[in-house]
Amino acid sequence: MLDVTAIREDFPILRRTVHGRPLVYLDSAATSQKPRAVVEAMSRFYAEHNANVHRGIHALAEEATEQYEAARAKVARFVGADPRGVVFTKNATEAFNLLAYCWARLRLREGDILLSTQMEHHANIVPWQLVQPEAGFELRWVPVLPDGTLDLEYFDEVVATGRVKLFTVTAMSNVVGTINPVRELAAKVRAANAEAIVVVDGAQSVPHLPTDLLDLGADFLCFSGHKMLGPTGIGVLAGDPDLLDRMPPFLGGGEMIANVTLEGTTFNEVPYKFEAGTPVIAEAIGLAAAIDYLTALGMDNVRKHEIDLLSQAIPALQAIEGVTVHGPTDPNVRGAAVSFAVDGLHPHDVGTIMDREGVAVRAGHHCAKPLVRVLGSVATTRASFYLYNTPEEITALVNAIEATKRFFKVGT
Ligand code: C6P
Repeated sequence: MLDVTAIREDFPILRRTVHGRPLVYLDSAATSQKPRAVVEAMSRFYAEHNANVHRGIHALAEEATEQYEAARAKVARFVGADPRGVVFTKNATEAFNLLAYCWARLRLREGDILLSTQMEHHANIVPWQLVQPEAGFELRWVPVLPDGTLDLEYFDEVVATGRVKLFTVTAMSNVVGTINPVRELAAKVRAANAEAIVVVDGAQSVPHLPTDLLDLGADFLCFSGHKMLGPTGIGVLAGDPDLLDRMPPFLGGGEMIANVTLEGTTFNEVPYKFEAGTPVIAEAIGLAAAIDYLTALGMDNVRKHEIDLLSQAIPALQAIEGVTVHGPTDPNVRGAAVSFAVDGLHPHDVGTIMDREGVAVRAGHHCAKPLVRVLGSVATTRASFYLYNTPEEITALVNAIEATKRFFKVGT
């Protein structure tokens, strides 16, 4: 069990008011709030240790390098990866782009299939589309069924062709919350084609579920620090160091080289080959502090807390006349991002009035337009919970929706 009262003390921003009301922050799927420990770790780095990494021989440079590499080791442990296979990027989006340019563009050819799903965030759609014309592979999308789960019959059919060379899927939807059976899907893809690689979008799952790369059966996992209590500006590509080793670099510059002459360049070993220029040093240290915080709470406890919140929130939302909850309704098979529709109201209007009630939710397509289209809409209102949210805040959510309906005189 989480001691949420004590946890909230660690997040100064949660004491804020907005529009004269206590802030009810239900937008953690967009970005989470940061505990004091993360802010202080970054501030301490700048105040006491700041230097560039892997370059200097002075004491501060050594301290900075040590902390940066310790952060990499911590991230690796958190997701069950080899530290040599942990590349720090700007965000999850950059991690996908790296794989698109350095793997899909070069390794997939005409006749190969890159299989993804309609449930993906644009970060796991657009990079593949960008390289597809050059590589000539076929892009296929597993449809999403009305209950917010993947059409596994379609998946099986495509996989049975033996032509799937790269399969990529989100472990948890940022719109409908669905937790996908990644391990089973990955095993099927590999059984049908031993050369296939599996790429998992962990942007929503890593912050909320215990994660183990091997257990997922993934070659690569992409996620962002800012959704898991860490700072913005840092993402992670975690995966098999041998596969990374077989890829050419993504960006060129300092740090990523072994030797440079004007005639040509040889490259550093992984993961440094993929970290051109001065890396995200303070951000990595902040992310490590976030991981310490999550680890101290226990990811199983984080998940249990969210299941409790969902067990209250989903029936409470469904009980509001005119409200439809999208995606699975069983808290055990879904994460804490809950999209809903209010009959007769545009999600932006809902979000705006809820904000005036102090309740921060996201309204829009959540950068997952194909999925929102499947839901028969152009936008949804989304409430997303995390370890600092309380049952009282679910009640505030429900009250804010009721207030919104009254404001627009809908269903009254
Ligand atoms: N989704 C949301 O409000 P970046 O922007 O690179 O940190 O993360 C991209 C990303 C990738 N995959 C999934 C499943 C995501 O949810 C996100 C980010 C935010 O839903 C911002 S659009």
